[in-house]
Amino acid sequence: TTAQIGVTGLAVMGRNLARNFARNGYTVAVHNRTASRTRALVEEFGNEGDFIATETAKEFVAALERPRRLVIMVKAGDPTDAVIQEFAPLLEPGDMIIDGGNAHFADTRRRERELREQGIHFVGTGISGGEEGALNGPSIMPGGSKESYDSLGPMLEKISAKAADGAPCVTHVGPDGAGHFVKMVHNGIEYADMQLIGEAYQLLRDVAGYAPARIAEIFRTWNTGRLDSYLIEITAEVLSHVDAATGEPFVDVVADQAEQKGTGRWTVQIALDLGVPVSGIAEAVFARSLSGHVALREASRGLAGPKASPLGEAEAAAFADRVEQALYASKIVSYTQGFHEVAAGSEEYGWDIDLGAVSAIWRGGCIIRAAFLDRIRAAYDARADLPSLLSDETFAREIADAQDDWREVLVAATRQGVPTPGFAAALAYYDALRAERLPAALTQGQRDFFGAHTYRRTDRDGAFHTLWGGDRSEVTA
Ligand code: NBP
Repeated sequence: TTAQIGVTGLAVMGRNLARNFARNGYTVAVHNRTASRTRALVEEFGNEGDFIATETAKEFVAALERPRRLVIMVKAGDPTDAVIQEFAPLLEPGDMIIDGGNAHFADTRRRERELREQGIHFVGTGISGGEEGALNGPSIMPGGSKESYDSLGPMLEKISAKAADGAPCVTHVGPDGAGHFVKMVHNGIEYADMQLIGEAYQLLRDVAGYAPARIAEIFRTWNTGRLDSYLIEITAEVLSHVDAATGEPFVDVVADQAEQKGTGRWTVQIALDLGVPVSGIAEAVFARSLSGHVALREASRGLAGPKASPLGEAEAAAFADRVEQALYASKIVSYTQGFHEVAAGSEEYGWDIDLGAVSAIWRGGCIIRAAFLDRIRAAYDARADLPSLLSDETFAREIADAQDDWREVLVAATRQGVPTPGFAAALAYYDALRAERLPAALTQGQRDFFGAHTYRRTDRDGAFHTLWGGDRSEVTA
């Protein structure tokens, strides 16, 4: 027998993905650098479906039907290149290498180009949902050629998560690195979502004066409304968890230094290169970074802050409702920024990404899955060339309804000294976009003053320069 698909790299992700294929009726060839992992997989889960355990690269490739579909699930970076170099010489034109790791899209573009010369389809594929998703249905973001998707699509659709309406959470995102790019932005949005939730929690704790268990209840309630999402759901779980060793709320015994693996940082780095303002995502990345500066935080603990003035019971309840508004409005802004980055990447690299389809495949399986994504899809379905999510009537109206509360929450946060960089960045972005005039005009004046960088005028075409050091007359540049 031959396998319809092969998976090499059998750590948590690869093992679960292989099992997912097998459980869906595919014969799966499995391989890992260290063969004991391959044997362990087949011993433990061999009863779930048809696996072909292989030890050498040659055996692995020989076990695959043609054109071959070979999934790589190894550590991103050099290990991925090493594995490609090991397998590519054994493959033939028309074969497909699917990289399901968290590769940087620029690496994916390079690998795709190199392998294309050999006639091999390289399919950089974003996979979200962690180990649970890999086993039971992830959100899958494949890039690569259209031809490869014709062959792979049906299999990916089978193993993917399904949205509430039954649609598989996978689509051909676009050529070469498009899939990994979209996965990167997904993770950036995930960082922003988590930061905003963290700020909402801190406000409910420090301004409303609520204990974690009570805040968990509030998140549970929110999860039945428009904020309904996986991250809100697990937030309630984490907040209601009590540490067995101390009897304290779990959230109070965990060290408050957030770690990161780098995809959020990439989202911001690439946004800077593309000139896309993803301020909410950037604040989320910086907030994690700040939390890790233990010595700096220690040295700053004595700095002056405002006097604490917790709210009374009735005020606190009203404040909690406001926080929901602020969280929702800020979330709309993060997604606006994230989708702007996807649109900019698509434009820069000629990917022609369907933004509505991207929001649709994030509805299930992935970490940011949420009812909200249906709304985003509806917005892009109604108008594919939407300049921004904020230009969608429904979102604009919702923010209009939320804005008073949003501002009040930031007033309270500022007054009480609770850091809310995510909420604040989102509101600043919103206010900047709707502003009639921005101080950018003054910036241009300063630039022209010190560097003769020239400026454009509101009333006439052309580039101008003022002779600042002379008689201050204006000349055409
Ligand atoms: P790891 O990222 O921990 O990678 C371990 C695997 O890489 C093992 O199979 C290991 O083989 C193999 N490997 C390494 Br390391 N260097 C190799 C080399 N030079 N040649 C061949 N194989 C090599 O595994 P993971 O957590 O399952 O993640 C796999 C990929 O999926 C990563 O790119 C990750 O970023 C991505 N991802 C992870 C998640 C998640 O929730 N964990 C979610 C989405 C995507 P060995 O057994 O012989 O050491």
